[in-house]
Amino acid sequence: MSANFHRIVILTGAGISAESGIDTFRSAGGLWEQHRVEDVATPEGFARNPDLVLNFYDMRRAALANVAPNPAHMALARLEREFRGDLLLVTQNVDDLHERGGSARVLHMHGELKSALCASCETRAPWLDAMLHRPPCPVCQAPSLRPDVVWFGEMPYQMGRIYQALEACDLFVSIGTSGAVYPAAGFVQEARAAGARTLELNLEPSEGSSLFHDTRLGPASVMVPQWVEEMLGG
Ligand code: BJW
Repeated sequence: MSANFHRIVILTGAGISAESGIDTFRSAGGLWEQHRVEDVATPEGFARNPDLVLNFYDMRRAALANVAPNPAHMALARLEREFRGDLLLVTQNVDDLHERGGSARVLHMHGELKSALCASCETRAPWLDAMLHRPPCPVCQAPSLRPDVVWFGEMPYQMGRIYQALEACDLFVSIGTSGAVYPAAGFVQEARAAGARTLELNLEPSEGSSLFHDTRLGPASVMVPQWVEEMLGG
């Protein structure tokens, strides 16, 4: 694939962080194995058992200290630095491995582990500590903080900006995502409707694999640096 593109949208999912040691959602032994999705990733689950959910996210936030970005994260940071056109990196991941890999502009459509959302005043604030003990909101002081992540039934962040970029892009690349969760699973169709070329990089074909012009199978730590090298004309 040559560098003959001007506006690229890249979507990443749990697969890009798998080789860093973060479980994917839908693999054996993944997060859903230990917790039912209804219990930890819905507003209803949070209302039913807030301690379980706060503790689940406290543990995942703390676990970030034990993982590091892999060559796939670093390759996308290199692309951001060296590509001469427009690039929008959209991630469904709530980890911070893109940033730690060197990407400066990352759109976290499903929120971030290192951010808190106040259920009382709706402030979003950087947050590194635990939430289980109900710390006060830094703005309104209410003990109403929750993880700043997007659960099922909630609206992902910055959809207007994402759809605008999809409508204008000439290349859409999906990396390490199963295509099981909307609206991200529908991005490939939006990009195709806009006339973009579409490429999937994944360990195995995703649910929507047939929607892509091209699919390349293999681990992200190999496939992403290889593709970035091609894009930059190496
Ligand atoms: C590798 C690899 C390696 C492994 N190298 N690859 C019926 C039909 C259609 C839609 C709906 C429906 N009923 C309900 C809905 C909507 C619902 C939905 O999609 N439900 C589905 C279950 C059907 N969606 C929502 O509710 C969303 N909101 C919404 O739709 O609002 C309305 C709206 C309307 C119009 C426009 C816009 C919005 C919200 C979804 C929120 C998802 N939240 C979660 C949790 C976030 C917080 C947290 O992390 O705890 O987000 S769920 C979970 O899934 C997480 C992920 O970001 C997301 C996607 O998972 P991902 O990244 O794809 O991971 P996996 O595990 O599924 O796949 C891993 C992939 O990696 C695999 O493909 C492997 O092959 C690959 N891989 N190792 C490369 N080494």
